[in-house]
Amino acid sequence: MPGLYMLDYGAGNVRSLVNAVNRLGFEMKFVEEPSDILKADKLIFPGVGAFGHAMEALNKKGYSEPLKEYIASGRPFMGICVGMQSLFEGSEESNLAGLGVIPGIVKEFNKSTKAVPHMGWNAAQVLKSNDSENDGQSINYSIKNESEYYFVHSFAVPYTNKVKDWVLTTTQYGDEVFVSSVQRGNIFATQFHPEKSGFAGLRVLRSFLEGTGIVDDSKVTMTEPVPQNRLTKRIIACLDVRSNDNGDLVVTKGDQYDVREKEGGNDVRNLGKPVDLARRYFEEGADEVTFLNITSFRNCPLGDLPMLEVLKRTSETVFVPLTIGGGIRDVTDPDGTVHPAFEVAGEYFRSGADKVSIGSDAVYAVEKYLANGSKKDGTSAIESIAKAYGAQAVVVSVDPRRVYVKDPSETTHHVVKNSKKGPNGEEYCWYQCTVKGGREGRDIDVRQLVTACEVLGAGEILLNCMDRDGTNSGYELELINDVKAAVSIPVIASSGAGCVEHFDELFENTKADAALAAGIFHRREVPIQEVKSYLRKCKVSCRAVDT
Ligand code: 1PR
Repeated sequence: MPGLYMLDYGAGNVRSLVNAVNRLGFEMKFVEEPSDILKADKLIFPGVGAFGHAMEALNKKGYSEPLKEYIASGRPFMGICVGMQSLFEGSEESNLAGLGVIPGIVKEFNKSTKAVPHMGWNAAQVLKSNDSENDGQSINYSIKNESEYYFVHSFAVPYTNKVKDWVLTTTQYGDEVFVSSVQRGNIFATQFHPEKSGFAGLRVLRSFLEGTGIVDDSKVTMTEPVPQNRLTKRIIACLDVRSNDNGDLVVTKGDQYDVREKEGGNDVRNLGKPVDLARRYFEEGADEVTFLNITSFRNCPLGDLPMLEVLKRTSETVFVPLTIGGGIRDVTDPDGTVHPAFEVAGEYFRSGADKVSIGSDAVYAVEKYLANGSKKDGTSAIESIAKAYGAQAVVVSVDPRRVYVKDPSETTHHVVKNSKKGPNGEEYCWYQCTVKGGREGRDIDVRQLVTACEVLGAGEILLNCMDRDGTNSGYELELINDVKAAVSIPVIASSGAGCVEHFDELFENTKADAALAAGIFHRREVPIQEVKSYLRKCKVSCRAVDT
């Protein structure tokens, strides 16, 4: 049957793309066998995960040849992320050849000059434009210089003369300018994720679906990229979720991880329904939404994981990245069946999550890694999930608390000088990692944890601080600086935001890549838009709220 098809090979979150296409009023079929590719009259290839994994899957399933034939036939093709990279001759990420439709090799970003993966919202500068006498058709697929789009990748195609004719937009990340979208004839592909780029991304997708992108290539004019670093600082809304006494899932918020109702509390910790709140934050301009299932230490059969439904429903209306944390570990069903963490994560990705966040299990994995003489054995959840879904899909959530010492010599742990003195005037502390939502401290410090997690393959750190959580007293700047200095993956600062000034203080004094907050957003004390307007006034770059 002809129509719009999606080429899926069973990796990662394609639900969001399906939801975005449906939201725009289109129906999409899945390619189930090679011959479906040639039936399509429009085809989207949202490559997910690693380049080698994608090419291996295409080759194994017999999709590569029909895909090349489809592209050569002149019918509209759209690639997303690895779906764009696969059009090139190859990638430094793998020995497998790409489809070879576009000349050039996908290269790894230089990690010594910036955090890798490149994760977040960045601009796309349009280099190709319509000839002035053109009939007004949009060649740029509605990509706008003033908008930002969501990127998450460690490899990219550098902008060179070799690829020039294909380049629709370029983007600058740190010291590198790379190709962020290509267009030629029927071929359109983006390195960014339109389905995760809010309303700006939906416009790009619509333009492809409505077929307003194809024009005569001879009628376009090209410009050169202008150096411009526009990666924005992300503002993330975090929803701690638990079941209330009636068994309903509610968003809650504790103080220093204590989520018990206060005396005569009247359900004051019930802050709303997760799906509704997530949609509100998306519409108000949150750059990402994170759900943490804070009662995850209770075992739950895989089929009954309550957050799966929350994610499925949220991804129907929220088109920014979604992270899910809590309970990402091996799960045992009542009949004794064990599901490895990798399988649990897979369920979440298929339900609409873009990233999983691992808390307790990361601490246990690092303890094992250190006991093993700092050797990886490939068995941890971090390693197995990163291998299949890519490092960018694995966040490690750290729940540390201060342990004060009078003098650094009192402990073997990595010590930080803290502006908040201890109860006996101590000036130093080490940050102890905890498990089970802060209920149990372990003999491991944050620096040990984050450096080992980076080696194991984590793509990002969500850095909480139990002493600051729910206090509205500002972020723990010393801790954040210490972690930023220790790892090259992005770091999300969390815990303590109380007013707009705290966000500026964070970005002025640390190199944090993102700021997460919970209580102030839930209690409507500080709207997300206000945070962003204030930051913009302070010359901190952040994504414009788009509608
Ligand atoms: O250990 O892999 O099952 O994951 C459990 C997850 O649940 C971890 O990410 C852990 O941080 C989280 N969690 C567990 N218990 C609690 C609790 O509060 N009792 N919440 C909890 C953590 C902390 C932040 C919070 C910020 C910002 N919540 O994410 O949202 O501190 O708050 P603020 O802006 O109001 O200060 P596993």
